[in-house]
Amino acid sequence: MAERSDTEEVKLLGMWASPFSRRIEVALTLKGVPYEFSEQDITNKSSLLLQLNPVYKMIPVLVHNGKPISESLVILEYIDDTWRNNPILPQDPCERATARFLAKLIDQQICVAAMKVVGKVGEERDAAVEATRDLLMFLEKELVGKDFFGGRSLGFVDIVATLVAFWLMRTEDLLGVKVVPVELFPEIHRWVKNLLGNDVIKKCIPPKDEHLAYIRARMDKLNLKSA
Ligand SMILES: N[C@@H](CCC(=O)N[C@@H](CS)C(=O)NCC(=O)O)C(=O)O
Repeated sequence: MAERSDTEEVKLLGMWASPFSRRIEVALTLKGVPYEFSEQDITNKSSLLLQLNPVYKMIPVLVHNGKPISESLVILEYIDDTWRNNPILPQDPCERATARFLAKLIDQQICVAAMKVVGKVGEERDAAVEATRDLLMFLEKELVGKDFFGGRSLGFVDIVATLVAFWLMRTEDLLGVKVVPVELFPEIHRWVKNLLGNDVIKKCIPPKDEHLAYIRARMDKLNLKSA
């Protein structure tokens, strides 16, 4: 359980199917921080969201005792700094820097390449699959000899990389393209199994069937080809 007083107000503006919002749920659950969840409609943004995140106008936003914090990676660090139990970032400065580096790689490179896999068709999609795989290979190498990116337990990079495990790898079924085939990425597949055996993750990831239906509906709306 978190060390700070339970009388403090912790509210998360999020969206059930968002990988960024789910990251925050994982971190709060891991720390044992009770919070109120406010489901947001990102197609019709509430005045509260616009007021709390006027720069990006995006979820997730964490509101702690009235103070808003935006951007999932920033929020994760805030949570780790505020509730010190069950640390998610490593203590060693070099390991901390590496964890931040990998988190940026996931959000700024892998996520962008994976979005192209979803958004393109034909040869452009094939090229995007190759680009995504090249980047994922860095994560594959990081996992050798480890249960989680964080070592023996779930950490910052694991939480960030749930985007790969539960969004990219679920979307594969809809695309009919294996972006992360087990033959090329045995370590990532072993890691996904470890994640699925973790109680916090089990509690915090969206239910598969509803999630796939949501992703399929979004792809159909954007006229993207689902299998
Ligand atoms: N860099 C942001 C990304 C968050 C994000 O993409 N949120 C999406 C939902 S999954 C959103 O709010 N989209 C609304 C919009 O783009 O207008 C983070 O890490 O928090």
